[in-house]
Amino acid sequence: MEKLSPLQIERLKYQPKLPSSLAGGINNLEMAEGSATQSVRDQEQIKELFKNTYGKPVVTFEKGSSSRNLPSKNVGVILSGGQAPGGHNVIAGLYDALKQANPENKLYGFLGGPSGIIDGKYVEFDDKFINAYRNTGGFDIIGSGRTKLETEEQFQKSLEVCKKLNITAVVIIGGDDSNTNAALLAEWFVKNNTGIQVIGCPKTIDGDLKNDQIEISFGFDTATKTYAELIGNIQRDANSAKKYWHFIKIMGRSASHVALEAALQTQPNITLISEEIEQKKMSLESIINYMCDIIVKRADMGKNFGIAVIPEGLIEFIPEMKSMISNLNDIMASLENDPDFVNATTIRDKFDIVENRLDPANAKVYNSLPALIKGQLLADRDPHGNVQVSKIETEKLLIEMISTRLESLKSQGDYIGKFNPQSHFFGYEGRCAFPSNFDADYCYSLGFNAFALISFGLTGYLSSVRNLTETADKWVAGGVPLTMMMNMEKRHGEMKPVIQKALVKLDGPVFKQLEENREDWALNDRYLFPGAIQYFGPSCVCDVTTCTLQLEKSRELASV
Ligand code: FBP
Repeated sequence: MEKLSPLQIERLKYQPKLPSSLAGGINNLEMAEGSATQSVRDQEQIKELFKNTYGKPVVTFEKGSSSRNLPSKNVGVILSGGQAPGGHNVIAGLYDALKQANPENKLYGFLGGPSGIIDGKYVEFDDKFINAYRNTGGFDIIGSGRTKLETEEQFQKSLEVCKKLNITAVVIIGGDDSNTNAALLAEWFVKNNTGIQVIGCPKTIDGDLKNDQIEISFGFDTATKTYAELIGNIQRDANSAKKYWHFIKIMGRSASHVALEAALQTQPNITLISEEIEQKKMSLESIINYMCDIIVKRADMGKNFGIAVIPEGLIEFIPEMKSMISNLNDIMASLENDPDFVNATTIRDKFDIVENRLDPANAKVYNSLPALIKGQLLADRDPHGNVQVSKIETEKLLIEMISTRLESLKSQGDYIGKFNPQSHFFGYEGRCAFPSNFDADYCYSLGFNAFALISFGLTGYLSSVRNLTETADKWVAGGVPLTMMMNMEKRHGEMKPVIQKALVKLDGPVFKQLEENREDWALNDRYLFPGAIQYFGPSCVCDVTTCTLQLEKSRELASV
């Protein structure tokens, strides 16, 4: 028998909680419909592209008064994009609801992400299979991938695979890009009268798939708690040895939600927020000045140590970099099949090709960067056309520039300290942790709810579970049309319909919390040490969710 750790054994026994509407049973639900919806922007274009799925109402489930008799149904599920804690529980919740509805129902898992449905690679789940993954982290139950589902050929192949398995509903568990795929597939299935439904589930540690109906994507809770634990540990180390400045880049892609949340949980000396840097049009030089100012002041107090938290996507928000990267993205799309570029023998040759094509102002910015960063900016875009910011070592760029600036300040007698920097990147460490109790419950509910949406014949919807700062029984289950969240954006050099990313709101309560305290945190060490996620013990430790969700919800409550 496979050997399991004590925590694995105990977590397998955990029974996730459901909202009371769903706990009453899948066959005992009623659905309430809201009014027609529209996309967040570019309504005419989105409506034209999603003629069959646009404008549907938001729906909510309530415990019903009579039992529904549900026909048997086969469902396929896909894990898409980056891992996020709780994905296994979404599948477990979906499986339990589907079997509760009708024991004849079958759940198939497509292997390796969206490519599984195209290539017909799948497994069929049974109790033994599912039970081994309950409340565990990771996506290893069926694997994940980043294939973009968008071509007629891919849709046709997906249809053939679904027909072969008699699948009439597909659940895509993914972030903004993956749920854009879900919306495209849903539309195509309706347009072609296939009778196959598509439902999405909001996954991503990045926390950027949220709106009025989706309070948070799953995985954010666990990942941010994991990073906060690590930052807290480093703060204690820094405060003990008092000799290092730690520059910690935190995963989260474009938006700074993850870095902001981890900072609120730990109160480091410096926290950069990309959205603020963009709004204030701060150049790279002014960011360096801001950071050096704090380093110098702390050195004057005899503190040659500190912690700086840096969001992963920072580089894309610095105005001169943003303009250069946007220009570079178009160039990279045009160079994809260019033999001179593809076969260039040295990285310097690639730099030259790119520099010659960039607009002069952008070429100047590109050229000013260290070779390490220039090379990293040329790495392949992901299948959705995004720069892979996880591969750009912004923390090292900042360290290099700060060191140079401090040397110059020292030579002028304006800096008396010692600068010993350490760089870290926390990302993958948090994506597959055992889901916190919150994520375990939320994910299970999202999966169970996805089948509720299927059972009412809906398609092109995202599974939505709200009211998340209350106890799980008071959570509100329902669905939100995917088209409601969409707008047009440039990808791979072309305008495409995509789900709009939610960035940090600078007038929102979460950023305000940082803004009001950061001067104090910069010089007076107010470090917090959240410690490891606790799964068993007092509810005030085990069941609290993030500062982000609590602050956002309390503002919402205050404005009622
Ligand atoms: P998703 O949008 O797919 O959820 O991405 C999550 C994420 O962890 C980002 O924070 C990060 O930039 C990216 O994935 C890293 O991608 P990869 O796993 O391909 O290295």
